[in-house]
Amino acid sequence: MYAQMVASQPLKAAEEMSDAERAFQARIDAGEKIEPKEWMPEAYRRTLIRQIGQHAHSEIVGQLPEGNWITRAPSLQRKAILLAKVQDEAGHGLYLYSAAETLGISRDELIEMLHSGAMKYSSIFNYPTLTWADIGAVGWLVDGAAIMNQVPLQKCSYGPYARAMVRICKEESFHQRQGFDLMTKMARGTPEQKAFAQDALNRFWYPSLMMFGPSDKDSVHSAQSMAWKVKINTNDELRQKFVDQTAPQAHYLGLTVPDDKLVWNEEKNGYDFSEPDWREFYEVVAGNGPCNKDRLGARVKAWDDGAWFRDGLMAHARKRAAAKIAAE
Ligand code: FAQ
Repeated sequence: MYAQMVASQPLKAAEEMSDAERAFQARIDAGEKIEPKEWMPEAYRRTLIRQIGQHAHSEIVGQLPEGNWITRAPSLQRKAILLAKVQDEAGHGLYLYSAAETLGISRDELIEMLHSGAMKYSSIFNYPTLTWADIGAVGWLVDGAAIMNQVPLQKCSYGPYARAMVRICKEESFHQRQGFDLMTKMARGTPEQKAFAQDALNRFWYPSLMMFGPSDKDSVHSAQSMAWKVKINTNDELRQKFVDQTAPQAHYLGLTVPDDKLVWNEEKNGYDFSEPDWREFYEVVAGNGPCNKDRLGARVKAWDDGAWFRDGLMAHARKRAAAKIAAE
């Protein structure tokens, strides 16, 4: 098992905590928000940097699979919708980098860690978008899974992260609906269009389930993150909620979820379903998915190509600052 920056530690019992740690945990338990300048355990700070940083990177890298279709959208209206959506994802990345910066790490450092592979982004964005129906599947399933995970994070213990989530969730909810609308058009279109929709569901179903992270028994960080309310639910709880919400939507579309074992279980009041192939998940997270090299290559190239512009902005900012000092 790999783990980045934060090694998993057994949870500390109250008597093993310092006075400051006990007081901190009491604030969390009482539902208080922790704000940037306040004392926090170093491991809490690093856990947040890890999670918010990965989340920010996911939003930024997540623009690539959809950006791939902007020039090929089938109508002006669909192009405008897709452009707006991809632009929203850039905005989410920027709020999240700002939230991470309040923890004492710079955006440049975070980006350097993404580019060097020291920090992760969501596994889902290492799968290709091969057809126009994939854009519907990304909105419906990927944004759907993202919201399922992010709505509870509006109540997380760290103020800047919780507040960033409020607007992000509103926008993701719109994204999910546009994806479902696109899938509806495809599923109710010609037999060929319906076949594209089914094929997109077949390819995106299990990667979407992987977005929630490994099963609870293999989740390294859940216990501590939940004690600190950096995470509100376990990975399996959210995965279950996602399946329960999404399977009826697939039926409504007249599409088949690619899982023979998907069946309603009256007793648990939820669906039974097959787990994703966890070996594939770990391969993708380790950098060996279908598009990892392309995705990271595109980000590094964009960063390098933008160097002249960043340099120009910095030179301008220095000039203005010097002029302001001279005028004082
Ligand atoms: N991909 O112990 P856990 C979006 C790693 S935003 C890659 O369970 P944790 C918007 C995990 O980092 C999507 N790596 O970890 C959009 C850890 O490794 P580490 C992103 C994964 O943190 C839509 C190791 O496995 N959302 O889609 C993944 O408690 C459409 C052990 O796992 C967020 O980031 C994965 N799927 O739980 C944009 C939400 N899962 O760090 C464009 C916030 C696990 O020790 C288009 N994040 N790993 O090296 C979270 O809620 C959590 O971080 C989890 C993972 C649930 C993702």
